[in-house]
Amino acid sequence: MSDHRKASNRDPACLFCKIVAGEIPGDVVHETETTLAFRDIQPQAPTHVLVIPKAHHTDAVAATRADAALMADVVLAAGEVARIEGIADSGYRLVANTGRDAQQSVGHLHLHVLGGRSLQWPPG
Ligand code: D5M
Repeated sequence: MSDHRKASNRDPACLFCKIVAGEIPGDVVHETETTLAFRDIQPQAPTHVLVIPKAHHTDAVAATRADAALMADVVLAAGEVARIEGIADSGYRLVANTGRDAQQSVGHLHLHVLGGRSLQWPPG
């Protein structure tokens, strides 16, 4: 496994790296060797789960540049979360807020998995 995929590739100041390390709690719903999925503490829908790579990458493009297979792991884990949560058939939204104008508040790539209700478009 490349260094980019290992959880040891971490930022000690990063909130989500601390969840991966078990230093702060997370309500984990799914885990693979390279990814972790846990419930968002400010849920915006009946299902609102964050899927992250265990390794620290700031956003989806940075993660894909470093290791495209890792980004694929994250997307596939999001699909598995949707299946576990029972929203794979009804539909769900994957969101990767990136940067200031998108209101990204945690600089560790996370896919929001949102579903369990009819979602509006466009987002705010
Ligand atoms: O999304 C960052 C998301 O992270 C936001 O919806 C709140 C959530 N969050 C913040 N702290 C925690 C902890 N400790 N557990 C679970 N979820 C958390 P963004 O796209 O960066 O705005």
